Amino acid sequence: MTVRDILIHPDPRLKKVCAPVGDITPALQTLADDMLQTMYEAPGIGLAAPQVGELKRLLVMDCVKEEGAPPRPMVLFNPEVTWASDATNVYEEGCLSIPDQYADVERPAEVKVRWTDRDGQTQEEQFDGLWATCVQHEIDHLNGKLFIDYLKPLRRQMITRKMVKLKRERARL
Ligand code: K2U
Ligand code: ZN
Repeated sequence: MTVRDILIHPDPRLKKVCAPVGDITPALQTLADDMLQTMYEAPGIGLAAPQVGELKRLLVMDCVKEEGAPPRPMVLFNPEVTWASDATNVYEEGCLSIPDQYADVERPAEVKVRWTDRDGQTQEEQFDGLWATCVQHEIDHLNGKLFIDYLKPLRRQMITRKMVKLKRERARL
């Protein structure tokens, strides 16, 4: 497995609507495995394919937070939200493509998601808590949407300006 570079906002690839995947090929399984390794190494609890420059509808997540609990790595191809609760949750979100910036985002508290798993099987599951927040954050990535798109324009512009500066500094190293 390979740890891949994570794209930093602003980057046009992070604003694209990603293409659905077809058959789950060994290459796609390798991409998913690389994304899981990249996510754990970041560390993070979710990662979407466009964040590593692959404009495909694929996300990985593992939101297990309890110390010592077994990890639950999940691979979701072509994920779709089939139901969302009226009840909402506010969570202080971050993003591996927008490092060190956090803001409150309100989302449905529970969502039902249908997807194709790593073995090509169709799965459907209802998520709540941090899993619900994370899967919605990752599906937004597949539609070119970032958590800062939910913020007021001035706050979003401030964060974007900080990322432009960060990228300039990283380019000089
Ligand atoms: O997609 C990503 O950039 C990874 C995100 C996933 C995520 C964001 C907000 C809320 C839930 C999940 C994170 O950067 S992973 C880092 C993290 C870890 C614990 C809690 C929140 C965020
Ligand atoms: Zn993100």
